[in-house]
Amino acid sequence: MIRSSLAGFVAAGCIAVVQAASSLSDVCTVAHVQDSLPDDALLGVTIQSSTVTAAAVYNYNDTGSPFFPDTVVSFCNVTFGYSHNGKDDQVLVNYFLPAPAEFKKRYVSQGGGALDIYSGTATIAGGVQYGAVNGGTDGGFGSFSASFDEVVLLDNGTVNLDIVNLFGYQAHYELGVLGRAFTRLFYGMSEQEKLYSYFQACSEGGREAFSQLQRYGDLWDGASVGAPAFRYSFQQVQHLFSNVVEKTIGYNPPLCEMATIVNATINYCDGLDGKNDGVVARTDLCKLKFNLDTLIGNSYECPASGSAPAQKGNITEKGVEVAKEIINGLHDSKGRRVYISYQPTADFHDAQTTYNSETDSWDISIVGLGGEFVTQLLQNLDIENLPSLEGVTYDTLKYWMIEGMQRYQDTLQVNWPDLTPFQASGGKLIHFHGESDSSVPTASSVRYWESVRNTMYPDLDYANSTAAIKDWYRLYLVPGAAHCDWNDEQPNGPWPQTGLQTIIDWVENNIEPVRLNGTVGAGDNAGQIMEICAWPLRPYWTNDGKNLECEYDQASIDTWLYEFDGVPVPVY
Ligand SMILES: *[C@@H]1O[C@H](CO)[C@@H](O)[C@H](O)[C@H]1NC(C)=O
Ligand SMILES: *[C@@H]1O[C@H](CO)[C@@H](O)[C@H](O)[C@H]1NC(C)=O
Ligand SMILES: *[C@@H]1O[C@H](CO)[C@@H](O)[C@H](O)[C@H]1NC(C)=O
Ligand SMILES: *[C@@H]1O[C@H](CO)[C@@H](O)[C@H](O)[C@H]1NC(C)=O
Ligand SMILES: *[C@@H]1O[C@H](CO)[C@@H](O)[C@H](O)[C@H]1NC(C)=O
Ligand SMILES: *[C@@H]1O[C@H](CO)[C@@H](O)[C@H](O)[C@H]1NC(C)=O
Ligand SMILES: *[C@@H]1O[C@H](CO)[C@@H](O)[C@H](O)[C@H]1NC(C)=O
Ligand SMILES: [Ca+2]
Repeated sequence: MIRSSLAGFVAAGCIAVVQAASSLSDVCTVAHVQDSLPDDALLGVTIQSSTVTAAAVYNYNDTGSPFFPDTVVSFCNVTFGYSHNGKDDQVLVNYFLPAPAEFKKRYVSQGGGALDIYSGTATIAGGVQYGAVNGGTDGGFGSFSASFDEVVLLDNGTVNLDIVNLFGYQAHYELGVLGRAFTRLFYGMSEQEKLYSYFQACSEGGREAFSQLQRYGDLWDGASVGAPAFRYSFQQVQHLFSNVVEKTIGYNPPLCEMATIVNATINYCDGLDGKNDGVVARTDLCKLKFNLDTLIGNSYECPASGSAPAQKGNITEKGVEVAKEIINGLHDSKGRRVYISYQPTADFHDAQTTYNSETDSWDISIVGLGGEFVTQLLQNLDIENLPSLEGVTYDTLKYWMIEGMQRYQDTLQVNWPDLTPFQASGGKLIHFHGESDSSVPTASSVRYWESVRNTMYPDLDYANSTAAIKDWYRLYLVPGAAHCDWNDEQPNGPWPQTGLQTIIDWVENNIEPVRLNGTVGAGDNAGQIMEICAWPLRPYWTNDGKNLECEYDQASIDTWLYEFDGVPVPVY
């Protein structure tokens, strides 16, 4: 097995002596980096020593990240390229390394977002402030600023499958293997010393994180992962669902109408969690108790904004029908469920229409992430979006989801439900998802957690399997939160800004995150810690909103679980 020989991989390099007393400027040289490059033979790559760059960056001030507390860090910024043997290609990797005195024997891979595999400066503080080497890759896309969609087609009709593999999982595998080996050599760690290995990411980066945990689980000690964009063909195509709802119902709602429906939903459902704070911590109770029909006829009014004119009117039956259909999720023409959708309170981002001043009406705005998946990866046309939705029905979306699954099951899909190698080697995983996410449905994460539980503990009943899985994998739904971020519409809610710290504490100090710490992003309580319950327990505040209970509520849990009777094979 290749992985067990990775220890030899390190030993083959020349171990330079680095004293903790060495300063950043002592070690942050091209010569020291070149001396610390790992032996590349086992990966089938050739590191291009001549491409090494190394430059010390001092007092980098990083503030406002949802993923890391504000910090000021100094680090060595290293990049180098490598090529795959037998191919005329190049992948660039980037490592931010703390000074030897700050290094805490940790390595962290960072993921990308949307169609990027690299997050650049957005992730610097993430690893470095915890004494970790922080790694990123350009995926072989040609530069750190290039996106997948710029390189995935060689020409019309020809998918670059090398790039699909790299984006799917391979670039991150190589980044981690090279990163761990390079880290050991850079700091002169002995083979006996433990180097902790982490993954930290959200959204597309979350998909990248799971691509590693599912394939190379035993290489990771821990991961802190938000709102993963996995089950890729379903996830990307469902971005088109809201548009097809509008088309099918024949109503393109003004922005203000949908925004008012969202705010009214938040207002109604806020208190169902026992705490009136403008944050809906129980979108499940909202689903069970709030009837959107009651909003029909309520007035809405918004000032002009951007290209949208001032809007004033009353919420229509059709507007509510669009909202209800979106929340209900994709069903085929026989009424069978194909996929899941967003929770009530999510802001209908995919449904946003654009104002057409010539016709004084609202047009459907085809969501690019969905349209481009279809044009590039299914139709293999180098165009950025579907030109129209002509002929596109709910059945078309189903067909695209299934075709995408068949074509990219082994690369982009990333919903393999067996994490046994990760679990068996002692890995720990925290997985979180905003309850009001309007880009990746929150129930997508619940479905995956449930798939792992069912797959890995087939002989245990619900209570026992839930007890067993929480030893190493916990899922948290974040009250009020948006996609990988706090939510302007529910500003008093938390986001797990210290997630990486939490996973480090769990892995290295066995501090169990029974509840996850979230940090309130805005409002009167900005900066305060708000605890987040672990699935399947649901939050409920007693004592006039003061005491958080994490309760077991079967009726609520049931609203998160779906049978995809419209898809002929299991979809984990
Ligand atoms: C870092 O930047 C923030 C926001 O610009 C600023 O308030 C803070 O004073 C800066 N900290 C340091 C140490 O420069
Ligand atoms: C790191 O180095 C690369 C290559 O020189 C450069 O493009 C990038 O801007 C640097 N990043 C930081 C944060 O200094
Ligand atoms: C909805 O609520 C948000 C925040 O509370 C506010 O900024 C926004 O203007 C409201 N939108 C509408 C349409 O009322
Ligand atoms: C909205 O409803 C109110 C009360 O039913 C009515 O008076 C008003 O004319 C309606 N406004 C619009 C723009 O349709
Ligand atoms: C690929 O095909 C599309 C649709 O036919 C066309 O719009 C586009 O210009 C073509 N691109 C190239 C690079 O030929
Ligand atoms: C679940 O755990 C209980 C209590 O430990 C035990 O009595 C029961 O047999 C277990 N059930 C299954 C299906 O494992
Ligand atoms: C949550 O934060 C508190 C300090 O505010 C800390 O004592 C506790 O250990 C943290 N819990 C977890 C699970 O990280
Ligand atoms: Ca509330």
